[in-house]
Amino acid sequence: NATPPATLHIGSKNFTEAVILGEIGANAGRRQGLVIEHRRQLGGTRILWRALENGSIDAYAEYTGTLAQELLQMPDADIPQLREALRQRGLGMTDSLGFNNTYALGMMQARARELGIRRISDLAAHPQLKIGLSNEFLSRADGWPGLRERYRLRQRPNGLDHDLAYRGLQSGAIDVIDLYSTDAEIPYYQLQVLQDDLQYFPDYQAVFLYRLDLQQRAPQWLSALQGLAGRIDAATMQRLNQQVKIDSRSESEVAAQWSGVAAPAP
Ligand code: PBE
Repeated sequence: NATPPATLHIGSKNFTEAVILGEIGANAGRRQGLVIEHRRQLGGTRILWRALENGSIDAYAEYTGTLAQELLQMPDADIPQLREALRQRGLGMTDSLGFNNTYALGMMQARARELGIRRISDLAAHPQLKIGLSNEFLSRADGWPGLRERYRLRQRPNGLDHDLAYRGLQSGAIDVIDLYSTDAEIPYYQLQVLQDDLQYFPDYQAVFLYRLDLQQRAPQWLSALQGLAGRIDAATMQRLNQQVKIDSRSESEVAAQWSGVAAPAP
């Protein structure tokens, strides 16, 4: 009468890449025979952080720049300092999975050419441009407030769901949106990525954050998560995003294929 294995939980933010990485993280544990439930699309960054701190999830995929600027508010910290700040909260992080997913601003190429815009600083001369930004970016420490100040921008952006932003861009309803640099839509729509010429954005290496008590509860999952470090480069992540966003496959199926496990029943 062995006790049934305890269910472990991984969470994800509400955008495609986050869900794919959540599934990949879950699969790493499932391959060890563990029971892992993926709590998908729980919300934005702060919701996931709180869920990790209070133990409703054991791990989720995060980005180093987001951790430093938005969550720990240690903008100048290096990786060992971030690790130490996490440790004091009972949390840990893996090494980089192998890619940077930075914010950027983007436009349709034709529109950018017509206005002669190549760099973010070029936007200051076009106050009439319509800017649509993902809701979280609008208020984040590393988002619009700081960007606006650094580049002296005067536009008044609207907030929108990131997955819908590309439609507004295509229809011409919006001129400029924030991009995530591994988005599949950037090559697909041949978008013009504006150069961050004043180096506003930090590095956003993808990592898994986890609760340190996993060392006792599921050490094999922890090693498996750490084993994902260096395994996903930016081109690979963009291809996985493409399989979901452009080819309309499910995140679970795409992640299962990458992980080399059987795809779940649809
Ligand atoms: N990012 C860009 C954001 C969303 C995409 C990775 C910096 C984040 O989730 O923190």
